[in-house]
Amino acid sequence: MRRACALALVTLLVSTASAAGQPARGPQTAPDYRGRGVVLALLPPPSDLHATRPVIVIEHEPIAGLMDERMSMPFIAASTALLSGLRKGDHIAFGLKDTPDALLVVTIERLSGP
Ligand SMILES: [Cu+2]
Repeated sequence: MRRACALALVTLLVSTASAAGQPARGPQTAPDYRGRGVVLALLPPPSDLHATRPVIVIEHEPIAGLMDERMSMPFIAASTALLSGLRKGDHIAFGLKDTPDALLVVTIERLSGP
């Protein structure tokens, strides 16, 4: 489903203006989707991809119910703290939450280094 991926990217690019607060905990952090992949880039804000929110670029395996193909793409992380301790090349398992303004990474588990 390339469309889902493109939509996530568009959301990422247009949501720059509406990023005042980020809920860190609560029911909103329960993932809707789970995926696995390799970290390609960690971009704390501000970055070229987002002025105010942390972005993680992941080469991800197919995500059940969301994207049928393996691909590389950026995701907004729910908090910068989620990125701490991670490095480019790390293998991760992650959870995604479909929120009104973005497809958010809400959990990251490091599986192994490069
Ligand atoms: Cu994707």
